[in-house]
Amino acid sequence: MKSPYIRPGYKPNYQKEVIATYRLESPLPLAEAATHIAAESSIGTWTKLKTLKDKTLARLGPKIFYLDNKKKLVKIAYPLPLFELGNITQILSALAGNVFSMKVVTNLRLIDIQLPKKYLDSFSGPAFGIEGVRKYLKIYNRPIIGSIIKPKVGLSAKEQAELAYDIWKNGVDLVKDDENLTDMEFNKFEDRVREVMKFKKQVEKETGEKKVYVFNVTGPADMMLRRAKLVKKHGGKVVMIDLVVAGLDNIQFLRQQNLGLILHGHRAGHSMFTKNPRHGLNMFLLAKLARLVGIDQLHTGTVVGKMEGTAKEVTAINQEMEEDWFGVNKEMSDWSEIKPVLPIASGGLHPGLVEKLVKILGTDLVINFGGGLHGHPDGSIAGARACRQAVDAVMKKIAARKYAETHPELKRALEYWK
Ligand code: CAP
Ligand code: MG
Repeated sequence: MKSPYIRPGYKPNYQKEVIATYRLESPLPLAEAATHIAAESSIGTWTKLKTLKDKTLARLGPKIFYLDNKKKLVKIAYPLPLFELGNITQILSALAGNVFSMKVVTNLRLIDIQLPKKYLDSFSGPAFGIEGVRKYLKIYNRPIIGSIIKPKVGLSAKEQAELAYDIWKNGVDLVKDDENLTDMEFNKFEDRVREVMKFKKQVEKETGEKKVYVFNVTGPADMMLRRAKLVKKHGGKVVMIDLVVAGLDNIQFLRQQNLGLILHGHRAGHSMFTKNPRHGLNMFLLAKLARLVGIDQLHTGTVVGKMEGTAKEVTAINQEMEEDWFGVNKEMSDWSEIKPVLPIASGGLHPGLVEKLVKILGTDLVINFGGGLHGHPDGSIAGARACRQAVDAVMKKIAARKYAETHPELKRALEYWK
């Protein structure tokens, strides 16, 4: 097959083209399979078209400029007019759409999308980002200590709020709903907001510290907006969206409302398409897109906890979230205004893992403890203290074991979770 798209040696224009990198497995020769991908994701289809004019091909034709047969890597440059500015769903329909379903593809992994500044500028990015979140909490030089209320669901609104108070009071900064807790018959969303906000005011007065509660507003857009407005009305500051199931467009929608709320991104479900390294889309790219549409803080992995994610993967994601610009490619001359995102380490963490975690991921993050706090043998108050002590020890550069000699809650936790 003569491919109109294969252009070895072509130098892409990073300001005028979108560059997609795929790893492609196919029974066909790589160039031929890549041609199918390039066509299906842009102006073509499975056969030659009488309707495709030369001038359209010249203006909108994608260019396969890089093929690595050994690594099965393909890079395609797509002219920017193929994409609607400010429409996250449209670019995904093109680059992460039909191409995954084609019979000529055995496996296909979308590794990265590099976006020109003009495209980036058509999105708002985070309203707060790292700086904004830290400024709100007035915590500048240590990890933010978070906790997910456990059990995930099952407590009443009042029990949830009382538990939040207990752990805020004992060293936790951020308390959050779990991903499957929304508006339940035994814990109504509105009741939870009212109860929690009462306790939040009280604990802030007592401790003189700023605290946040992350309300899970996940749901259809109208429901989500109603709930976010309710949180705002009651003086709340952070709302959580399960961004895979809700869709990135819903994050974008909520961000566009400019409610002055911090958006917390939970990624439940991402492994449906990120886990198999040979197929789907990786977490790195999902995180980039979440940043683009306006997430302020995002679950990115722990390396040492219960969820998937190697040190290499998670550090690459966190770096990408924290960097001052959003172009990945050094050849991009323009920097975008899109703010950096605060990474969240969560999943299977307990005080005994904090040292290791910080060694790998640093201190510019939220460290979330669910079971590793509420599962403390002496209960949640002791658990909160132990988590705080573990973070304090790291910040004071004292080994956790040593610090535990004078901190009984930490000692119990270290003995319990060996
Ligand atoms: C953690 C958690 C979070 C995961 C999500 C849970 O609880 O609440 O949802 O961290 O994973 O339900 O598992 P534990 P990730 O602390 O009890 O494990 O952050 O990797 O997206
Ligand atoms: Mg959870």
